[in-house]
Amino acid sequence: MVTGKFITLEGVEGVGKTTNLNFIAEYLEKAGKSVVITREPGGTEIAEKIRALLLDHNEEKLCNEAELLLMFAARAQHVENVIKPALEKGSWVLCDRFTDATYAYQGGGRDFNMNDIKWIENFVQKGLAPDKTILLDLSVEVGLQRAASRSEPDRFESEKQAFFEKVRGVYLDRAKVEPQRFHIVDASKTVEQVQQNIASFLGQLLINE
Ligand code: Z5A
Repeated sequence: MVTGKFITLEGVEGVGKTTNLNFIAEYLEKAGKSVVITREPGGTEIAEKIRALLLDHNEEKLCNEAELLLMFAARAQHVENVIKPALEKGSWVLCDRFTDATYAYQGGGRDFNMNDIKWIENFVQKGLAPDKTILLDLSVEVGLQRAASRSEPDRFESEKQAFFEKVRGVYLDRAKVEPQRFHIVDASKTVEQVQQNIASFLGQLLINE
């Protein structure tokens, strides 16, 4: 039986997911929750190996179909070995990206049919879905500028601006369709303002628990 809560953090490149992840975990821990921080693709030994296949620049081109299936292969390991057991123990799972990213990047960015993604989602997750999703929203231009100030671009970060515009569009569409699950945060604000917004959202979530 699932007793914990499953919270995901989403957004395009450079929106500040990593910056806010520990803040969220600390906020929930102070409220007495046991928190498991994890990420996708990745989160288990095998899923992290798949992550390297997905993000590294390989000499052999990774085809889009393989990319989609590898995302879900990593997710299957992650759901089975980390997310479900943690939720069953009553922990709150805080995950940096989950299946909304597949709809946004593979559905939006790579133009896969959303119904095909839905079919694989059902096959792998068997109904498991985030309770809440914090969507950090920012113009693609600013996000890419922020991200460029970090390390060498990986395989996804090397995509063009138009790719990320489609990704952002899908995220916003999904948030419109499921307003009860999504909380959109204006990530163009300062880190302090972003975290104030997230704190008041989490405060409300804890009150309504
Ligand atoms: N992917 C996919 O295609 N399909 C899927 O199903 C899944 C993933 C699950 C890896 O994800 C890639 O996998 C990802 C999508 C794909 N590729 N892309 N693009 P990832 O989450 O590991 O990679 P990422 O998007 O590059 O995330 P990141 O490295 O964690 O970046 P971030 O969290 O968005 O940003 P950050 O590192 O916290 O912040 C970026 C910079 O901005 C940094 O210098 C901060 O100090 C600064 N920052 C942060 N917030 C602010 C504010 N408020 N003001 C000013 N500056 C700020």
